[in-house]
Amino acid sequence: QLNERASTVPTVLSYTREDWQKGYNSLKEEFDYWIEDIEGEIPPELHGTLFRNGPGLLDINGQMIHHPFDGDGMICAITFDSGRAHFRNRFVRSEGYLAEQAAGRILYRGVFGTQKPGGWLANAFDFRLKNIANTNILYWGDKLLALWEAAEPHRLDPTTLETIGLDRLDGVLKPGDAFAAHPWIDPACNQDDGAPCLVNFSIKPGLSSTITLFEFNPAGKLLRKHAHSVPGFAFIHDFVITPDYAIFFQNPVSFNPLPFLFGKSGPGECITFNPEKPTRIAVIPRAVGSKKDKKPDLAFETHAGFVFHHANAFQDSDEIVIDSVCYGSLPSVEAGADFRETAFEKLAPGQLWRFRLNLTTQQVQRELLESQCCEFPYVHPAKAGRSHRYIYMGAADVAEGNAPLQAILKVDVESGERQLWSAAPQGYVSEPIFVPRSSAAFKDGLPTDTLVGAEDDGWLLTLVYNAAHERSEVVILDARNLHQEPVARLRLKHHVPYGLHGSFTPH
Ligand code: 3ON
Ligand code: FE
Repeated sequence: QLNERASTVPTVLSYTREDWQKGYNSLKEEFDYWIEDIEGEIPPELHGTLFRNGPGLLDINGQMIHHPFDGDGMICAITFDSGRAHFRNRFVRSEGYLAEQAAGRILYRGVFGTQKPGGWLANAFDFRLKNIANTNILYWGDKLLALWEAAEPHRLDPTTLETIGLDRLDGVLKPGDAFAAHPWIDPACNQDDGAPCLVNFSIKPGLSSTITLFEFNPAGKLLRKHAHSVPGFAFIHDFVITPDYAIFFQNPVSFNPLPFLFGKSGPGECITFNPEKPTRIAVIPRAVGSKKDKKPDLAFETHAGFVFHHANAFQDSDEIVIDSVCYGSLPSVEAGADFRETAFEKLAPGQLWRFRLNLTTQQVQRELLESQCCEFPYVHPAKAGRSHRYIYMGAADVAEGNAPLQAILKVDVESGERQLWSAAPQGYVSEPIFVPRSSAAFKDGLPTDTLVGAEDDGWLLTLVYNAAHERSEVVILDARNLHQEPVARLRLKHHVPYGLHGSFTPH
């Protein structure tokens, strides 16, 4: 199957396009079963549910959607209980999902270029957003919430995954308000006497854009909310926190809405990357102080680049350190192109960079930590906003160039040591979620800021699409040593399309 050769990368490919494409077939069925086909042993101490979200439908009754990010959100819940594991998947019954399934055809335009049939005339001036709830899933304040950054969360039943409906967070959001898909749990908030809190944002793009920061207590009650303006159009998918700040990378992009207005493309396709302009970094104090002791927002500039995902941030004396997956340019969505034909070799790979923002000199220094193509960085939950030693990511199998994620990469940012576990040639990984081994790492179901054991003492949970069997498996790796065989492989009865993000809720 190693039959293709990229012109720019002097290696034999570790995958075939045909294999990779099959991971983007829709999964239309909904399942509910105990997983029986298990290789290895599920650690009996692993107790809790791995929730995952991602596009489950890549077509609506045979009509292809234009980009995976436009696919209807489907939740998977894998519950680990005393060495056994249960699988369940269910679509979020969003208004758009229900309407399109009833109609048997595409009724909404998608942000990333999906159009209603009938050409541009049928699409022009239709600005309705279909809230597809497909990006992340989180249990907080006794609610299971499916997130999509351009609209409100959907609340689901944590046991059955049935959709309860749109959730405006007890009145914090107004109808149509956005709520990002990248919340952080601060394990010990210094404004709340060390209690954990949830930090998230929303973005309202425009000629100048508004970033609103939200912080919630463990019961889901709003603690703090404040809005900040940044100059120009902003498309911000993820952010990072430290105990004192929330930090946003405003990548240098511009937005020309005309093709969207006139029915030719989705708003996400109207964004162009400006390599000659700098990336602007907004550093916003999290505290709401009185006017006189309130710290001002800070702004930094660095080289052009495009960051979707950050690994983490922390303060190091007078510097803020941020580790992020950065692309040399925005991987643009082309109208008319089929995402299944992605020419990986032609796109810039995501690479792990460290940015140091000097609060005294206002200078930014950056350093490449890891050049291998990577995405979906993750750190120990106790380390959110605190200095971390290990970063776990999905990665390409090969050291150079851009390729599908087939491996899990662990980077030790202190020693520079790295470990790679690869599922190539026929396995395709997803975001690795780190779960600490000791149940003492959690209190009342939430992470604490104290490490119990070493920072890598725990498991990495990842869903792997196995193209040889056209099925997916839940792979459990021992995070201390990725060179070992997986602790367990839980073979599912079906495939799960490549997903986006998830979280682990201990029981
Ligand atoms: O004008 C605005 C433009 C815009 C793009 C209006 C807007 C707020 C509606 C908007 C919407 C943005 C949305 C809905 C973004 C959604 C993003 C999403 C669903 C996923 C992003 C994923 C990012 C990455 C890097 C995924 C990587 C995947 C792989 C490596 C392969 O599995
Ligand atoms: Fe994301």
